[in-house]
Amino acid sequence: MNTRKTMTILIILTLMVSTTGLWASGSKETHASQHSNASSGVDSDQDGIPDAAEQLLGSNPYAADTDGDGIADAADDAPVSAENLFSSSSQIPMPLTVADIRVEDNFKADDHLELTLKNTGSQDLSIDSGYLTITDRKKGSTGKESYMIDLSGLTVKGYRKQTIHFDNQAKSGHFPGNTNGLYRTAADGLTFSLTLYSEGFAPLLTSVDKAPGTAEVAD
Ligand SMILES: [Ca+2]
Ligand SMILES: [Ca+2]
Ligand SMILES: [Ca+2]
Repeated sequence: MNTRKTMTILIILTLMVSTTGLWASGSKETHASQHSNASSGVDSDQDGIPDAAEQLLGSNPYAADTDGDGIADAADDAPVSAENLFSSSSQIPMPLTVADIRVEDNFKADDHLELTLKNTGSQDLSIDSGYLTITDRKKGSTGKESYMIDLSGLTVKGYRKQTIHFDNQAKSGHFPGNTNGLYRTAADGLTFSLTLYSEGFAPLLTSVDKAPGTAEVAD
């Protein structure tokens, strides 16, 4: 952990303890208990930053490296700003279409990004990785997050559809999603752009807009 990052986290932790009593036992726990892990000192992803501090830093409490750039949150001065290190020189179109991509309207589940892919070929297709950017359309480049996503293990069977979710659940087809990112914190309109990579094929780009409104919360 570098010095500046350590200082930032220490200041946040000090403020949390001194101004809100988030970790104090007693009467203040009644309100804090409504926020479960975010206010209990729990460190869900064991990255050295309590969930409550991750909320203030804007990093994912369920991923030790929120933006997937190889630098752990505790050492990353820009934890939601990954460069796209993936590339492909292939011109061969990926035999895949995006049958559906959506944000926001997930009933009985935390709102999250999800997409349904359809393999247009007969051969099973492995997706290796993805690069996701989320841009606040009002703020432009000053309101942007970017994530490299390891999608290894994701296979779309020949002629079949596969839905994938970015919601931190530990199940097949589920991948990390920053619960403290722009999706949950910004009320401006957002644009999600996702590039998928599969070895031997040209990248596949898809995007979806979220209308301005309230920031998303769990249903
Ligand atoms: Ca943590
Ligand atoms: Ca984290
Ligand atoms: Ca990182």
